[in-house]
Amino acid sequence: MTRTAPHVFFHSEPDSADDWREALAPHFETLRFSVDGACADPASVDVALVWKLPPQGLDAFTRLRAVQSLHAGVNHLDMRRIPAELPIARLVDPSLGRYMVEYAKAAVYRYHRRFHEFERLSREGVWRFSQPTLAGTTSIGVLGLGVLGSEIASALHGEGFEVFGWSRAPKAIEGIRTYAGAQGLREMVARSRIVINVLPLTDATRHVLAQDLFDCCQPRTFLINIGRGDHLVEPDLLSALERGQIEAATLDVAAIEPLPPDHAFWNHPAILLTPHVAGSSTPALAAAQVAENIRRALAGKPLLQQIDRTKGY
Ligand code: NDP
Ligand code: OXD
Repeated sequence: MTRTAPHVFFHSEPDSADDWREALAPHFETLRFSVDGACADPASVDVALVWKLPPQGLDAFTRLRAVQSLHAGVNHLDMRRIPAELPIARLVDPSLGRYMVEYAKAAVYRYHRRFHEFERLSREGVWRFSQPTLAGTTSIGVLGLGVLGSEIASALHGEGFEVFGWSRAPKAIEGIRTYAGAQGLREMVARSRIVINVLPLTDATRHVLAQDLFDCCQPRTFLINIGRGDHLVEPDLLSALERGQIEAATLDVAAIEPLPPDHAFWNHPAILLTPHVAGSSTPALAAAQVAENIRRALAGKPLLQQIDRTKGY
């Protein structure tokens, strides 16, 4: 419990203000919690809790000390409209990694145990035995070895898969062969039967999943995208599927969400779509991080999960 009375401003379409107000309340003796237009005194706001910035920007919040994203990715935030000296934090609650790991395992096993094929055969009325193979025969390359990517890579390694990982700076993770740099990425995907993307979206990672990378993949690679839709050049995936370079894809994210009704991914026999559900933060669990960041912002201390604005993540 703290004796200060911080003032937070909440603006997010996908998140519930009521859930966040309720989750944060136990962490403070008193907390001023203003939502969108109902903020009568913007000059007293300490911390903005947002998904995207409000349309009017942050100018009215003259005492603002921090911006707290309500999501793990910060690509929705227009950094140009956030003063350079304001710290920005992203949200990573304990349930998020668990959900992402569950999703990655489900998608990996669907391909490793060929459920995607049995789904089709069962609809065609075909009963055809095929010999399963042990996990160690399937290699998996994970793009992004941050909080979530490293948890996914380690969990898949724990299942017995051969796991590789790629990050910006070289990394050491037990049991995972790691790569860095553009050439490292090409080498990694060439060794991976399943490629999982869990990168943040930045200028450097936009369109990383494109034809030139698919050309380095093994024939009949499986792609799982749980990063952001704009990591993928969507027409390139369609042609890689056509050519058999990619056998099938599981896409949790799309360049435009919700996916437009006339999009070619709908009903594509080799694409499984899920509506951005791989991971999700739970206010009740995430409130501790946000409450701590409110306290840190008031004290002028570095935030938990503070992003590096020069890197964009
Ligand atoms: P982190 O910031 O902890 O990690 C990012 C990783 O990506 C780091 O390993 C980093 O390398 C690497 N990376 C960044 N830029 C590059 C680059 N140019 N080249 C190579 N590697 C790079 O992020 P998280 O793991 O917490 O989250 C990753 C993303 O997952 C989020 O930004 C979000 O987009 C997505 N996400 C999706 C969800 C969903 O439901 N689909 C839910 C939650 C998150 P280094 O280690 O060297 O810094
Ligand atoms: C995300 C999230 O960044 O749900 O996708 O946190």
